[in-house]
Amino acid sequence: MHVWKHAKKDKYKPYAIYSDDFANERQTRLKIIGSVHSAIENGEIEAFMQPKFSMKTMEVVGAEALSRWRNPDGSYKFPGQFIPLLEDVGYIIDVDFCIFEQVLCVMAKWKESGKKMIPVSVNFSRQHINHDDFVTRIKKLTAKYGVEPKYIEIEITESAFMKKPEKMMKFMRELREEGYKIDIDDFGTGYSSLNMLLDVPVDIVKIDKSFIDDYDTQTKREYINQIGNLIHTARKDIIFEGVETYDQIKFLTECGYENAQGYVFSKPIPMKEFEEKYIYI
Ligand code: G
Ligand code: MN
Repeated sequence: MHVWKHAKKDKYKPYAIYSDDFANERQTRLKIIGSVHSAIENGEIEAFMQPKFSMKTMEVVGAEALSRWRNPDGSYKFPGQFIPLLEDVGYIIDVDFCIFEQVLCVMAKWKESGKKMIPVSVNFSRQHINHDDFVTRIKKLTAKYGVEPKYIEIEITESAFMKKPEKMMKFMRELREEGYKIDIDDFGTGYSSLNMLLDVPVDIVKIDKSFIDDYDTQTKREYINQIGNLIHTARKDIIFEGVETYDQIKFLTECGYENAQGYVFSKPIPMKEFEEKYIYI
């Protein structure tokens, strides 16, 4: 983090003292930014997969691809350690497409070997609105691998629809016309108005983990129960994210919800493991 940002964090201490920590942090940032493109070239940016489950049938109904950066020692950097940085400098665009291409590649393989296709969602940063070729790039890559767009979900975080959303809306409309599905990610974290649901060209609403982290009070339980009616009225499907306990599954099922993803089912796992567990069974 930049020295100035540190200073701004504490309003009673509007100054910062330069220290080795700042220098180290700056060094780490620069290293990540400077090495991301070679990491992409060398296959160090890997798509992990987290399955999505039907809580009714307990079958896998889809998956989300999530990026991981493999270190030379075999350990991984998690998205929090590099995504925000790469969003700042715009390099996130290349990471998103790198993950997307890995997903298309395995989906083409599943198709070829006659496996049942499941939809896979890929996260795309709001930064893509700065690139007019976004939709064309997606279409071209999809065509290159011969995957049907209906099996691809484009995940966009809720907050990307808040400030000047026209460009994002235009892209999403174009993609939907081509048959792609659009997911609104982290729903309920951005303090957007509920009206937005009627306006956004979105197929699936991903309810953020924070919604079901605690549902002890009757009010909260009723709220979670009711939000589904509202979203369904807006003609959108629902999936709950970050489901970690059987109690949560029981509660959500009682509310009538069907789809969920989270640690109670599986963490995001390497692609090969995902295929062994859920595709080539
Ligand atoms: O912003 P988005 O919803 O795409 O981020 C998903 C993130 O949440 C991933 O980094 C993933 O590893 C993490 N995640 C997925 N399932 C769970 C869960 O059940 N609990 C927690 N704490 N994190 C989860
Ligand atoms: Mn996501």
